[in-house]
Amino acid sequence: MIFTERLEKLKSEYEDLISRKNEPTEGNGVFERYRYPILTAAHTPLFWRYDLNQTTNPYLMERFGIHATFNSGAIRWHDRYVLAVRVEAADRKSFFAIAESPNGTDNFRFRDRPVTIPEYGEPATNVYDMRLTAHEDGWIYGIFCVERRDPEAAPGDLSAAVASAGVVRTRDLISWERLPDIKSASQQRNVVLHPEFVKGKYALYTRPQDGFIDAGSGGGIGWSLVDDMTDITIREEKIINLRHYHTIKELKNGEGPAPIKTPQGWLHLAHGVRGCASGLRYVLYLYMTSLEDPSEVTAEPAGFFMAPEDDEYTGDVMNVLFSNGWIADGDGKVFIYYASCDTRLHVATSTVERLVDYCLHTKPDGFTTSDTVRRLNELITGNLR
Ligand code: M1P
Repeated sequence: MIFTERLEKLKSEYEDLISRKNEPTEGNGVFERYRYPILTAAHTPLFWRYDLNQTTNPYLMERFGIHATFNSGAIRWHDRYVLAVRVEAADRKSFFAIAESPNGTDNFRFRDRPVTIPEYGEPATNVYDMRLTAHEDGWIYGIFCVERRDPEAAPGDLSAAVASAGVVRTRDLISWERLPDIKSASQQRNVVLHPEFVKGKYALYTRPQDGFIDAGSGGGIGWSLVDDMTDITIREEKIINLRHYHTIKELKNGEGPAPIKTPQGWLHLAHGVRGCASGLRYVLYLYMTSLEDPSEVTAEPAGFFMAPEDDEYTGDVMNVLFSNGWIADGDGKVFIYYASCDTRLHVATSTVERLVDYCLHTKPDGFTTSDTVRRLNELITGNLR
């Protein structure tokens, strides 16, 4: 009896949550956050978490803990908004699962099963943060981080890891072909494919790092051209977006999703990280590059575009906003899928026109406090005239 009643209650609460209507909140003119997170651990199907058989699970206990749903790749697929979500189980392993919505802001539902990614080489300890790119070659590529324990680690050091970038491709978001991992002299766990050929080659945004956590002498968003997605070796890497002292990206920065093409240039969403007394702080920023040469930065507003607010501050890894997925609709509306604190996934909306306006008309960082005051005074003078 307890089983049946509890199951009915769980089912009805689940349906209420999944079908809850989301609504935009008052924005700052640049974008609007939506009121509710679009995906949380509670959005994963009940049949992922519970053994629903009364004989084998008379207390209707959770048998498989799901801890978080975050950092998702995103793509518009026919009439659906499709996310390749990083789902983290209670055992700290993450995997990918596809969730779809008819409108991009609510009613996201997970497909029945997670994505089975074929292994490449030694089985990965963990995978995460897939960037989806619909490339002009006709394939949809997913590039993601593959993490394994550092084979060189001292016996007692159980945290040293080696990261590389794994690659899959698909034509239907159902079957995924695993391609060889990206080969690179440095640790690469933040690689994004540009959607068009550049000089006849595939173009990758990279992030060379000396170590797993620290950028070391490396870091910055890199740019690399490669001939073949089925055999990628990063040989030459040009840093196109540098880290900088006393900015939001002092410690490290990385490309978010693949950039959006606009009449004024490529629009990029990235994350910047700085260290402070409470640990690392991850925020999101925008920049633009030239249509003729997507590796040439043409605009970069000072500071962050989005930083944690209210409930977004707390979660598994505090003070983190991260995004690896956005969708630009044909009418110019942009859906920004961002996660807070490695815990839950949110959406904010804007338009290509507004985001470009923000990039082109927000002054860049002058790297000194007097320049910041000068910029503020310029605005005040204009307003008080
Ligand atoms: O915990 C914050 C983020 O840490 C990593 O990001 P980065 O590679 O920039 O250090 C990733 O684990 C990311 O998923 C996570 O959100």
